[in-house]
Amino acid sequence: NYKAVIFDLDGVICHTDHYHYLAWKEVADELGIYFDESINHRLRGVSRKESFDIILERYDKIMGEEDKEIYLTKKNEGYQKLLKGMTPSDLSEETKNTLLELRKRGMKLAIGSSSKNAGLIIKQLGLEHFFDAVSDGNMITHSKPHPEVFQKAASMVNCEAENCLVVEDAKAGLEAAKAGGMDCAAVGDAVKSPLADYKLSSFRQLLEIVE
Ligand code: B16
Ligand code: MG
Repeated sequence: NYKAVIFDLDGVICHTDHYHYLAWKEVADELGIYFDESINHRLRGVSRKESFDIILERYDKIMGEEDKEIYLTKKNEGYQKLLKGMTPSDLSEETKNTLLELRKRGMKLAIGSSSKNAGLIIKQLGLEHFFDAVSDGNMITHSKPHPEVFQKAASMVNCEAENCLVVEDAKAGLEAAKAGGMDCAAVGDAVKSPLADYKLSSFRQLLEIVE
């Protein structure tokens, strides 16, 4: 039985994937690289740097590390500008009520996100004092599909892996959960993955899993 639920952020608690898309699109356009929503989909759960390498697969030149840094910074500045427009109303009622009910049932609630902007996003949503632990892209040396971000979250809430349930929207995230010995519930497109222990068609279905 579960004692903690570890939530991915982008694609689970909020929908910042479109902001990632817009910010990457600006960089790609500047470089003359083709980029669309389906390529953006491959960036889910993947770190910023690895995301850029996926985008650069369609670049016909070789980009040096220094130039990469410049574009990574540009992308992040564009992304943060969009994040700053987010407000607590970007958190859906269903998500909010489900989190509150899980808390009532005695669950520890944590975030396990690849994003280095997790703190900012949580603050914009008005959740900065809500979670028992936030494990994010600033604290890890290996990003998903490596389990580190979830293992950190589990240890921050003092829970064994077998008592943790991870909620994810990305293949890399499901792989990370399983590699860490944790059960995982998939939302969105991730439900197609055979790695998912549970397939959620709505966020509130979590309440049927975690009794
Ligand atoms: P940042 P998650 C991930 O968040 C996003 O899904 C992924 O698209 C992004 O590249 C990654 O965070 C890094 O984000 O540039 O803000 O550090 O799904 O793990 O919450
Ligand atoms: Mg995600």
